[in-house]
Amino acid sequence: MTQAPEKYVGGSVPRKEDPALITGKANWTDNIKLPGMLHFALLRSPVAHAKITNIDVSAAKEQAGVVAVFTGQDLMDEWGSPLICGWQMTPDQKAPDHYPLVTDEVNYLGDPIAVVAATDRYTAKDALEFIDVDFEELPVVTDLEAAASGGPFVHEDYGTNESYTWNLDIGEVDQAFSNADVVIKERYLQPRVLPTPIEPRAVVANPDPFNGGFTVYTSTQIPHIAKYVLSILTKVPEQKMRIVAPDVGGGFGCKLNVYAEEAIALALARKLGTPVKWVEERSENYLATTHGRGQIQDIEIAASNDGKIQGMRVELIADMGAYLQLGTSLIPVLGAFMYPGIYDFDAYSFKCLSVFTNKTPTDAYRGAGRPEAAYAIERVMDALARRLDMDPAEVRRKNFHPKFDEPRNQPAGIQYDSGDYELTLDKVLELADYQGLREEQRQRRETNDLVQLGIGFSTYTEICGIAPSKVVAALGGGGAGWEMASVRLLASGKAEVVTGTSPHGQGHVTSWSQIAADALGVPVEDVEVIHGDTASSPWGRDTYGSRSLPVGGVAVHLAAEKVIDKAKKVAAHMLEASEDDLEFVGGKFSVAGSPDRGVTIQDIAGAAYLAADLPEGMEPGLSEEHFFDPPNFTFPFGAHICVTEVDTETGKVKVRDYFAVDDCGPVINPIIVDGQLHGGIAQGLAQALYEEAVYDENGNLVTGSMVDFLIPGAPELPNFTLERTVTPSPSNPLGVKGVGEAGTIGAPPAAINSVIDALSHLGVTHIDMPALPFNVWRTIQEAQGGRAGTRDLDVSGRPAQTVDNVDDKGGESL
Ligand code: MCN
Repeated sequence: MTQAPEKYVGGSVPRKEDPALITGKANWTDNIKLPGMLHFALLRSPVAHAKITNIDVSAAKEQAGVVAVFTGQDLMDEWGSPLICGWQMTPDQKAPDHYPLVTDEVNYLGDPIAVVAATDRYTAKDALEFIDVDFEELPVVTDLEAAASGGPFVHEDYGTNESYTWNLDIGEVDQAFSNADVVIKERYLQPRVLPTPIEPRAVVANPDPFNGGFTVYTSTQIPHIAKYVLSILTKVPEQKMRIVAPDVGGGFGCKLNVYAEEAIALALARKLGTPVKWVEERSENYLATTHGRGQIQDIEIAASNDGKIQGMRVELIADMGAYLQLGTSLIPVLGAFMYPGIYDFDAYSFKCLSVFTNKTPTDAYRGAGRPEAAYAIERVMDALARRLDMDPAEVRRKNFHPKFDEPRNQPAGIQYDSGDYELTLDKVLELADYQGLREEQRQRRETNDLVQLGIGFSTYTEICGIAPSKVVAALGGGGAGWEMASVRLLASGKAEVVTGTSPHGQGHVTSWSQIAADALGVPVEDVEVIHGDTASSPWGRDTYGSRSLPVGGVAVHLAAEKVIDKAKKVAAHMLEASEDDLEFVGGKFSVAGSPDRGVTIQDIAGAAYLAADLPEGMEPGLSEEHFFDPPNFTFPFGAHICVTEVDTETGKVKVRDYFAVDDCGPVINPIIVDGQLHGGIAQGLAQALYEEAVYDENGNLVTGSMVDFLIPGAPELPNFTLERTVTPSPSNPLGVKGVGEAGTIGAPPAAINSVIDALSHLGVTHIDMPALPFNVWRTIQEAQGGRAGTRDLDVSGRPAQTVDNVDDKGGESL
């Protein structure tokens, strides 16, 4: 008989996924080899904006090993629709037709023009050289303000670059500003970043000889959404389409999309009647996979002299790139609800102007809209503290919502689920030895140390658990937000969990096993989690927005509870007892008070399938499913402190320590949560200090390879010191909140606030991301009238050169 299991939830169960991943046994899309499989390569535009006046593919077709060459025009009959944007943010949102291959105009560097299918990928790629395209170049717009203020236009027919303008106005904002003692007005830039999963995108499309349909293996975060969207794009009926997400080597939001290449793979498999494969190269990944961020943020807060915020105005210009991909238009609006952070006030206005540019489309990148918002509010809180000569921790504390465990209104018109913000702040102050750090900083300043110490705060929250279907629809979303799980006990007493989430690094197999094992009373190793294949997991809304646990993991729990409800009926029948007298402990139903009179869950499972003696009218089997659509999002939060050492001679920033106290409700698996935070914080620090996708004025991606796009590695990062508090969410019965994006949201403002804090006594009040050495050095130089790198610095704390104050209430600016 199986041993009565311990409780798994809350324990650091080793990740079941890891042995395969670290011993080379994972099944990546590129590992798939099918008989007769062809490979395709895409000819991508070498210019950012041009009319195509002629394409000649005849020479390419002649190359040995080339099977077919198609232009956009050749494939037009394949499509049921242009590529789809799933979000209609305003009724008049402009979304240009965006076919998988262009037909007459290219709009960004890398826009696909033609496709070559050949016997191997090298032949396909080499043949691209033999395609002749004549371009008539058009003017290019890459700068956001230029795009917002007029031509040149990316899509000439619109006569504007505006895709949409979205507003939110809550409370008496103008009044709050006119009554304020202090107004702080700042402009922040969110450089574009490149998501850079270890595994670039890859797709294999395989015609199914038995039903005339197709199986598409694709490195995606969203097999279920892809099934629906690809059926519309390619006219393959949904029931004839099977999507498989094999092992996926990271996504970070950029695989939350349905891309041209996936549609092209299907179209070629259909036209050529044979399997086809495409695997993205790294430089292609940088050109053609969606980018993240890309915003100009104007933020203004009104406050009283004691540091209490009374109102906030935010105006964004958001870079859509050349087209709208699946979620492009949603991203800045997702942030709209998060600019107020964890601060309590009641007048807020937000306006977002979204514009087209001749650049790769933007879309979700870890945090998607929320890191941008958290950055702006956390930067401006520091600016307020400096202006009022207050401690940055105290100015935050003064504005926190008080502790709450039921939904509470916040300034942007939504309800936070639960929060205890002071607790995380108190803990992180203690963890970091805040007073000790300030003392060290004072000494370094006093001795005019060339390396100064910075202490940067971020007390963030985020909206995650993207779910309530009604809210998704009200926001203009074309899809729902529920999640589905089915849980079955097999005749042997082992369990299978089918989930609609689609993990690509987050450890769902382990976490869902823990949840199911606890509910079913079986050993964790007896649970198999099935995911990422629409044939075996037909329902799901997939993985993004740190939704998988608070929606999908909860669905697993609820489905497992249904199994236990049924098992109890079987147990009562087997024990000839009343259900009310049964208790379920350690995988065994026993009659209360008679522990020896019991039956194990394994025996019940056997009986349920044998079906020889079940309660009257009961269906055989022990398998249940649950669709969970929660009433609200979840709002994890945390307090982070980034400690930097900034070399005033060279501008080099070293992250010496990073302290984070996060609250994601009860934790299913502490090592997974720590891992998610490690990765997230690393990505946040990367954005703050190293990474930027730079375009020149002709629309060339200057940082088109890993040599130019700096991704920090272990040597650049400190050991993170993590702690947690636990504030359960009322949004779901497990009380859990998501954590997958928390680090990426908390880290960037903590890092930049830290760099500014290190240099504030030298008059530095602002620095843009990424705080690369030259950027930091130049900022010191500007603040110090050219004295950077010397010991002859003005340490009075006021800018030696005035840095453009922007309002008559003493606000500071760039
Ligand atoms: N977890 C937990 N207890 C909690 C919260 C979470 O044990 N209270 C665990 C969950 O059980 C799950 C993991 O943490 O195993 C993440 O859960 P969740 O926060 O629900 O996030 P998702 O699984 O939905 O992951 C999405 C999120 C996003 S949006 C991006 S982007 C991202 C991320 O996760 N991309 C990643 N983490 C990533 N990690 C890897 N390795 N690769 C990516 O591409």
